[in-house]
Amino acid sequence: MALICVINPNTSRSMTETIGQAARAVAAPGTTVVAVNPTMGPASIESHYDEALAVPGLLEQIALHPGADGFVVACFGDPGLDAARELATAPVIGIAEAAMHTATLVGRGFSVVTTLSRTAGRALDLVHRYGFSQACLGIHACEIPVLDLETPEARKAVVQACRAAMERDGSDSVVLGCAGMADFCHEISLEIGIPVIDGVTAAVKLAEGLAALGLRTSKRLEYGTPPAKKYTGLLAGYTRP
Ligand code: 2AL
Repeated sequence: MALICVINPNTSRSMTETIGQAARAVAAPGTTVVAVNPTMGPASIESHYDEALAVPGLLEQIALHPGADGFVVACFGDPGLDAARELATAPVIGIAEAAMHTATLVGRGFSVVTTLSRTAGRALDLVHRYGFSQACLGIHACEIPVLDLETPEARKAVVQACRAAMERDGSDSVVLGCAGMADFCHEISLEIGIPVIDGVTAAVKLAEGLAALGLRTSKRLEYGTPPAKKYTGLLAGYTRP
């Protein structure tokens, strides 16, 4: 029995519902998925500014769910992942991290298909950070803003972008670069004929696996609980006693 808390770090409730449905669809019978989003922060995350301002709300949600056996940060920029690991005792998995690791288990080279081209730099930073510089063969944008992903035209454009990325890069799999693409991952895979990996579902299965293995984030050094510190102004509530 595991309780997995999936946090959409943006404030769009309908996107949280989509993410929660995708997460529940893959969860094991004994797993409970709680899908939440902060009440403060950006409606969608597609710039460094959005990412920075999404982190306080994300950390608030981590603190509000002390009983979780695992957390998923459901935004492809993996915002606040290190800080969330310091704060939580249960493991915290970012969806970019989960998707990239999973892609390299089912093929050698992967392409990333993200939303706007301005998010490609962050995706590239994460590719390097996670050690996938050789496995990632290209990062491509479909130029659809996060909150427009639900329309049928947008979905068609994402499928086209995935097919073009696969052909151009010669990749074995495609990693979807936004949590808002979670619900049509399977559909895209059927269309283009190679594995398509959505980080939300991959992260849920990894979180379940870590819980089953009894593994938690090491608190020994860098991810130790943040020290006592006074925070002021709008962040006064984040003071560490
Ligand atoms: C995302 C995502 O996953 N959620 C969000 O708000 N923005 N990613 C992206 N590449 O735009």
